[in-house]
Formats: sequence, structure tokens, C-alpha cells
Amino acid sequence: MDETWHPTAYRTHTLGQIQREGADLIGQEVTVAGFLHASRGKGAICFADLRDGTGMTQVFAKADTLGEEQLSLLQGLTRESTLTVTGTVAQKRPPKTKEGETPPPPAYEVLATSVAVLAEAEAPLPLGVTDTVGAGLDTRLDNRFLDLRRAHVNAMFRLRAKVLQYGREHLITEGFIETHTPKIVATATEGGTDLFPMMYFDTPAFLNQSPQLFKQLCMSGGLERVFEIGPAFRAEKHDTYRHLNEFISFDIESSWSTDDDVMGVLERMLHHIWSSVANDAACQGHIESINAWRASQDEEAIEVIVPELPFPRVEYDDAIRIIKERGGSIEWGDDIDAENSDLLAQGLPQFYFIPRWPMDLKPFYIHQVEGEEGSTGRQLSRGFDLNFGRDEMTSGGQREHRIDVLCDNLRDMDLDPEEFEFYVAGFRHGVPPHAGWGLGVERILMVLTGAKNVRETVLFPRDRRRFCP
Ligand code: AMO
Repeated sequence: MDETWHPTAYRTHTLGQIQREGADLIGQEVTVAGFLHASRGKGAICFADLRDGTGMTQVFAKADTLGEEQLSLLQGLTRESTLTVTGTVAQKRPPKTKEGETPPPPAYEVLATSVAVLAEAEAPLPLGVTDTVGAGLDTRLDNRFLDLRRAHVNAMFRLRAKVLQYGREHLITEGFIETHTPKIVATATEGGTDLFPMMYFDTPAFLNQSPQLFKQLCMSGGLERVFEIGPAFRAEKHDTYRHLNEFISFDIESSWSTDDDVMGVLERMLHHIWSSVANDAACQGHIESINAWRASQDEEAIEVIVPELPFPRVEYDDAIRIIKERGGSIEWGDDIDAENSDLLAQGLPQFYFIPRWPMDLKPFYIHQVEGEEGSTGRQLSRGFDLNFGRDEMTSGGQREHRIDVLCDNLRDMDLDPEEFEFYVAGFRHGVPPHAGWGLGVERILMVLTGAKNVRETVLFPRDRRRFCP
């Protein structure tokens, strides 16, 4: 555990600390707090398992040290109620081991001298916290606060925080600064119609689909290298395992850079995230929690395999040829759907880039490849995707910084440059050539944790049917 814990008004020690530092705490008085995970014992004794965000510790209560009244309070307490316990730390009696068997490491318990109930849980619980029989995803999401108390679900969000921490950390070492752009906007960002409308006082406005146009304006503003981790809203009527209507977009934009330069930033960042997670003891604990759950569901264990650098690059032209050779139904100029990505990913067990997409499959802000055309003679772009298996993780590219070409691109895509004046203006008074990408945080979490549904990786997912809680 790398965190430094400070006592709070409710506890002197965490439950994780009792187990880790138990040898030094024997005989010492402590106050711990947590959820009542389980309790057993009648008459003059009670064993209660207490759980907090750091671990679990057994509380041993006896009538002669706790008093009859408090003992029966503890014995009658419903599961998942919250309480504090004051008592002394003792080593638990080690379990009997057979000859030749290695004894488990010592464990510690708290001999209770007083108990205070903080909030009693109603029974029955709408969702079992300790059950290994999986509840349906809808029931889980309806009762997410309880679902989160389950060890493997809790672990998912602790891992998620680590992924963002290591991603941030890496970009800062490469000279990026963290920015925030508005989520209430006047125009579409990506073109197209998948916007959530809203009223901004008396004026119609939208929730932003991506920080794209604003991060580019930061380049015109001389901020050189920016990143942002923030929500993106898409009113797409998808109902799949990988689409959300609100997701967290992890974006960068970098001046004086090409598509190749920012692909380098992306692979170095992902490599850093994976290797940091692999070497972080807390993350290993989270992976173990997830694997314990997977084992109970007869699912294969997940492993953190650090991807090798550089990631493979399969240009769009080659991707189409390879998919066709493997029997896929696709033509040059088509998007590469999940089934065809499966064919392409054969022999590519990790992340892979698909650079140089046809210009007309990419948004208006993407730069074309000068003097180079695809095998069919159509214009290629400096846009790329990063995939893992069948799923797209990131898209990005070098941006068009020449104002005349940018306005032509807008018109070619039936968009009116005047409606994008706030953006186009940023190209009128000098602008560095620049490139960037946007990565779906939830998609990356799916890869790391083996989640089969993107909703598993979001605290309170928003999809076509769900916006509460
Ligand atoms: P794009 O639209 O491809 O590109 O989005 C970037 C990445 O965001 C994730 N993503 C989603 N995740 C969950 N649910 C969705 N509905 C969803 N839509 C997208 C994907 C995707 O690869 N402005 C560009 C990025 C850039 O060029 O910098 C953009 O938004 O992982």
C-alpha cells in the first residue's frame, strides 16, 4: 500500500493497517470503522467481520469485556450496517495445518471493548454483497452503491483511478499540461447529428461531443502540448457492449507534431500505464480481487501483459488487403467493422495502429497525405486508429492547419465554415502544425480488466435506456 493514512474522527487505524502492521500493534488500543460483512456466535461471544476500503478484520467480542448490552447489539446488527469498534489488537489463533503444509501468514483481530453503530442497514439487501451468484447487470446498476461494495467491483474503480494517474503522470513527463474545455457548446464538434441539445438560458446549445476544436485552439494559443480527461456526450442510438452516451475522453494535442509523433506519445503512455500497473502492489491486489471473482464464475484469470514497443502499424491499405485475404467482406473505402477487425487482429495479440485512412472516412480537421494516394487512387489522410482485438481504443491524427484547405474540407463535408467561425478564426493569424488523439478511458479499462461490457467500467453509466442513478 503506497498511501499514507491519517487517523480521522471515526478511526485511528484502517482495517488494512491492522493486518499489515498487526505485529507492532499487539496489545495497543485502536478504533476501527467499517461495514458489518458477516457475524457469527451466540450467547457470550460474537465474531464480527468488519470491512472497509482497505481490507477486512475480525472483531472478537465477549460479554465480560464488551458488556451484555453492547454484545447483543452487535449480535443483532444487520449485515452491511456501519459501525466503529474500539478494542485491543491481538494475533488470531493460527489455523491448524497438516504436516508439511506451509502455515499462512499471521492474521490479527480486535478484541472489542466498545461498539457504536453509525447507520443500520435495512434488511433484506436488494443485492447480496458476498454472494457469488451473479446478479443481472441491470439490478447491479440500479443498486450500484451496494454493487460497489463487492470486492471485485470496488477493485475495478481503484484500478481505473490508477490508470488515469499513470496516464497523467506520463504525459506530464513529456511536457503536456492539463486543461479543461467547455462541455456546453454552441456547435457540433465532430460534424454529424449525434448531439444532445439543451437550453442555455434562452438559447439552444449542446453538450459537447469531444474537446477537439478547443484543444486545437489551445495550439493556436501557443500552449504547445495539452491534455484533458473529461466527459464527452454522444446521442448515438447504439445499444452495444462498447458504446456509452457519456464516456470519458482522454485527449492530447501537440504542436509542431505529425500523426507519427503523437502515435509515439500514445504507445509510450500505454506502455507506462501497463508497466506501472504490473509493478504496483495495490494494483496487483485489485487484479487478484477481480481474478477471485472470475474464478468463482469459471472465467479465465486476467494477466497484465506489458505491450512491447513499438506497437505494430498496419496501414489502412494493407489492412483491407489482409482482411480480404482472410475471407472478410470489405472494399477499399469501407470502415473496418468489429468482425473485420477480428480478422485483422489475428496474429496481433496486443494494441495495433491503423494509420493512413482514406480522407473521406475521417473528419474535416484531419490532414491529408500530400502527394500520396491509396491503392485505388483516392486521397489518404494522416488520421489513425489504435485498436485492441476487435475494438477501437483511440482515434487521432495530424490536423489540417492551412485555413483554405480546412474551409474546403468543411464544405466537402456539407458543413458551413461560417458556423465554425470561432474555430476557423484560430487559423487566421498563424498556427503551429499540430496533431493529437482521443482515447476512450472505458475501452482501455475493458482491455486491462477483461470486462466484457463497457458499463462494468463506469460508476453510473449513461446508455440509451439508463440515466438514473
Ligand atoms: P472518436 O470519435 O473516434 O474521436 O473518439 C475517440 C475515442 O473515444 C472512444 N469513444 C467511445 N467510447 C464509449 N462510447 C462511445 N459512444 C464512444 N465514442 C467514442 C473510443 C474512440 O476511439 N476528436 C476525435 C479524437 C482526436 O482526433 O483527437 C474523436 O473524438 O475509444
